[in-house]
Amino acid sequence: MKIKSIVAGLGLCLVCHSSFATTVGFAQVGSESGWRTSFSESVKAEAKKRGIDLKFSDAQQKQENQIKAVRSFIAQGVDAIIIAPVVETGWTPVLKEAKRARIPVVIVDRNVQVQDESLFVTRIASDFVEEGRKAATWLLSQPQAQKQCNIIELQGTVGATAAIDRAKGFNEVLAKHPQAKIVRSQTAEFTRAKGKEVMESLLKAEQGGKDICALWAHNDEMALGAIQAIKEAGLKPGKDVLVVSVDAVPDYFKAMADGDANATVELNPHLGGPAFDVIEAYLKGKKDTEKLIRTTGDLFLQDTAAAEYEKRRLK
Ligand code: GZL
Repeated sequence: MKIKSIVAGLGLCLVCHSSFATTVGFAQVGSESGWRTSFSESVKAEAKKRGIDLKFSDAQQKQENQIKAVRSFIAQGVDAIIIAPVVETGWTPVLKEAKRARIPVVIVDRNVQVQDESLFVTRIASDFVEEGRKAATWLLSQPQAQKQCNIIELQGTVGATAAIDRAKGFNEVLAKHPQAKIVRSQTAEFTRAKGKEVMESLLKAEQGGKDICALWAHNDEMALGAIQAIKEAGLKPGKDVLVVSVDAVPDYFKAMADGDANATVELNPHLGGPAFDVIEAYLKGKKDTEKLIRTTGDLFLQDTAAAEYEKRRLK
């Protein structure tokens, strides 16, 4: 806390820890996917390991709740704020309030659209465009995608960087393969339930899906829901309809091991460590952190899925 750190800094604090505890507010999107839950748990564990007092807020995927949480962190006088923005726009006012309060802000995962980059210290995130490219490159290398390949796309949350950029990367590669095209595309908000519901309606709109070559889902959660819909339509996911996605959550590895899905691009959920490194350095005086710190992820296929599932399901 601000007062505590000044008192501690003067060596007058009698009740603080030997080195004063940093208090960090974390405005998380929600718990809409297995990946998001792993991300939250990883940040909480890292804070505990470092003796950081973490104030955690789950916004249930609503930006107004995130903005309320950030204002509350400012009012509490936290030492730093981490924001995982649900959508890109609408952040400038509250980021200006944090700057006026001299509270550093670190953006993690999705991005914020602001004119003034001094409103945040850095952004730590994967390259979502590259994730889309990797997904499309794998799909279009498959034998059954060499002839006409009609694709259904389940998009993530409207306005979220992950949805915007994954679509951008996938379409960039698709443009080089005229035999393949996205015939239906709709948001399923990154959730499993919506993934099933939307896929059911899109398959119906496509005469039951008999001419559908593949499903491209912006995250595993939606793909897992869609796999149920593909089965209920009497088709074999992973065979009649190839399934490619992003996140690499344990349940998706199980689906690949069962032959119901084909590929996923890993998204690193361990963003807490890098975020706390930036914050601790900033509070010690480092003011020139690069504006973008990238995390990376590999493509995973059925051949390693069973082993990967065993490794990850117990975590
Ligand atoms: C992308 C992240 C996405 C995940 C989804 O980095 O924002 O949000 O891919 C989550 O699982 O809902």
